[in-house]
Amino acid sequence: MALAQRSTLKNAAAQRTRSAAAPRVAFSSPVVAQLRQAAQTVRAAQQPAAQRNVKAQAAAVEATQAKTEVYNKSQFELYTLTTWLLQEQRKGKIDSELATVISSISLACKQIAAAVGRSGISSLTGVAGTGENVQGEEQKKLDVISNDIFCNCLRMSGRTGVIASEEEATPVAVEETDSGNYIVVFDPLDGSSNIDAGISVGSIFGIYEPSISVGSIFGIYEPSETCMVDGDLDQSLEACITNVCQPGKNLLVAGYCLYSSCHTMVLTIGDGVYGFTLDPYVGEFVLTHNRIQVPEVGKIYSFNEGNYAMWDEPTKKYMDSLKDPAKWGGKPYSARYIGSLVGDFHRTLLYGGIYGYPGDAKNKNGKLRLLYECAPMSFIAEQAGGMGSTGKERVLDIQPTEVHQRVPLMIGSKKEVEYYESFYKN
Ligand code: FBP
Repeated sequence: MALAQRSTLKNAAAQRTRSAAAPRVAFSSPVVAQLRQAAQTVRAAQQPAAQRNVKAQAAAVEATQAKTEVYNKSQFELYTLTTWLLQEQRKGKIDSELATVISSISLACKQIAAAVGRSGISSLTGVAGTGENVQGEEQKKLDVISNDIFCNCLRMSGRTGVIASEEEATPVAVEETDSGNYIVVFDPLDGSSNIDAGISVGSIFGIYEPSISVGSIFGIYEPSETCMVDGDLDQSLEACITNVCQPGKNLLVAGYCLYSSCHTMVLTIGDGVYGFTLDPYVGEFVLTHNRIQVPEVGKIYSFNEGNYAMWDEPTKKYMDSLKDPAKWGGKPYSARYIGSLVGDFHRTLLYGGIYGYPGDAKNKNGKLRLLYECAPMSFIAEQAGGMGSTGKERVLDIQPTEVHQRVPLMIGSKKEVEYYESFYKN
């Protein structure tokens, strides 16, 4: 009998003895699963807390993205912002005019992303030389450019009635529109103090329905740059201001665009929060984050602690408590502060935690503007399961009295904002 045959028979015999000896355990059996689970638990326990934390954050983002994969069936089937808007229209969630306004804003963000990306090359850094804006801040070149881009895109959409910008002293009434009178408030370039250093910046926007008919504005004046009227200036400007000064709870749409290592637009139309990343190859915002949910807790705080000495006692006590390891099982909160609201908020939305800009001895109401910074961001936070508070009240309930009014802002994970508020309740 050939050698090969003999050795196969030998192996078979040996195999039979082995399996006769060992209990037969199928690899998919519950026992193996338990063993695997036990091994994973042991390994997990050995992992330092930070590693577990990073894993948890990555898992949170992956979960959001996993939900998105269902949309992008094949690599050439791009689920873009336009596709998503069409779908939301089909569902009756928004009308075509509002979709047009959102598309015009996404066009503005693409242009600003390009300008920001080339700012160093096309000498778009530095101050504009146009002096200070209504906030008393020296305008940067890109502040002015971004503002022009936003105004042009909104005007061209033919769907906006009044627009209010951080860079404009008064609301701007857009030429008599053929239809759709949406009110758009925006900060064309947020965090501009970071722009020359190439650090993340962003644009923030909110869309309202007119609270009084825009027609009543137009009935009385020639369309022009600002609310110039041939009749009573105050009345028309007042009408503009009334239209933009609406409480955040009236918002129909809110969003921001982050200009950073990748450019991401995050948006809500009042039914969850979605993230779209700009694909530089096709120049389209592609859905990458489906129904973002901010984690309920997050041990990351984002405050400019340089103002600590000027904060009031409750805020100081709150900040001290975050840094007390004994209070948090030996590991205090981590500090992260980019100094641009859009960047700090975006991280907070995905990883959890809290971004805060409290009032202080110098600025009683803090630094951030209610209309085009705090309200849109609070609407997004609430739509993602988080909170937006002044520390004492819900930001979305505040009735604005001025276009550039400032309010303190605490925003992010529900439990973290509630914890801050608790220091004002004691
Ligand atoms: P603008 O750049 O639009 O004026 O926004 C204000 C802002 O830059 C926020 O983006 C940022 O969170 C905050 O001010 C930073 O303020 P500070 O330098 O006082 O920490």
